[in-house]
Amino acid sequence: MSCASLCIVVVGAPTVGKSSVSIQFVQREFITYYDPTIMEAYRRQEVIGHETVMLDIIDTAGQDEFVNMMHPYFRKADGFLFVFSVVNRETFQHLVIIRDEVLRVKDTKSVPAVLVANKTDLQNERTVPEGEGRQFAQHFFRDHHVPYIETSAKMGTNIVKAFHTVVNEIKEQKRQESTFLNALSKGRRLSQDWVRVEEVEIPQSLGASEVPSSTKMATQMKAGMGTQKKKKKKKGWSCVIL
Ligand SMILES: Nc1nc2c(ncn2[C@@H]2O[C@H](COP(=O)(O)OP(=O)(O)OP(=O)(O)O)[C@@H](O)[C@H]2O)c(=O)[nH]1
Ligand SMILES: [Mg+2]
Repeated sequence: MSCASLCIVVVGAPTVGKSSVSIQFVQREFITYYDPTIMEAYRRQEVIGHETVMLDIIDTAGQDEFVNMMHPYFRKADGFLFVFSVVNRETFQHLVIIRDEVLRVKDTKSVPAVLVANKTDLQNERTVPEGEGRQFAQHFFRDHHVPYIETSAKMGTNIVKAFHTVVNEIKEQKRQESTFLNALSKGRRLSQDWVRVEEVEIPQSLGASEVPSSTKMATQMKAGMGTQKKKKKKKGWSCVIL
């Protein structure tokens, strides 16, 4: 049985429950004491769909002074859990800063991700309503929504679902990228510099710098030269190159 390895990075403001979510997923237990994290790494093998996947889970520090230390993990990450606490509105607002930092470090417009609304067992103290969380998830990346999942690390609610969902997001992105690269490689070569590719979906996650530079056409696309029509679609870009 093949076993792919994926790296999932858990980010969010201090005390939102990143460690509790990670430990609940890996060890199926809830830690009540609070011990600020610098960085912890966990591994867990999961069967998701028909595939066995080894997950490397990086539990990051919430405190700002450690954010630069996290950059190598951001770069390595296949997917992210963006966690906030439903009882602390500031942690919800802070996600915008963390999101932008992740995108800047990875030099991309979107990443496979799930928005995790944690501590939902504390309903009486709730300050971020579900509707607002869902609304934010709809536009989490400029033109691209992310799944929104309400969790309680304390009760174990939806923790497995959050990790499985991000794995599915990663797989979906990989599928889109391989479709794009296949179409590129099958494109009809018109001259030394141009290939003809009909209606290729360019996954949003493929930033300009990630389009394979070995392909002349891709080089020209990057430079914005040549005859090409680029139109926005609901998901990613559709590109007709003639
Ligand atoms: N009631 C409740 N408490 C939670 C939940 N998740 C975490 N906590 C508590 O919130 C506190 C902070 O949890 P942590 O998991 O340490 O938070 P963190 O995001 O890892 O914090 P940093 O490592 O400092 O960034 C702890 O006391 C946890 O027990 C939850 O779902 N419900
Ligand atoms: Mg922690």
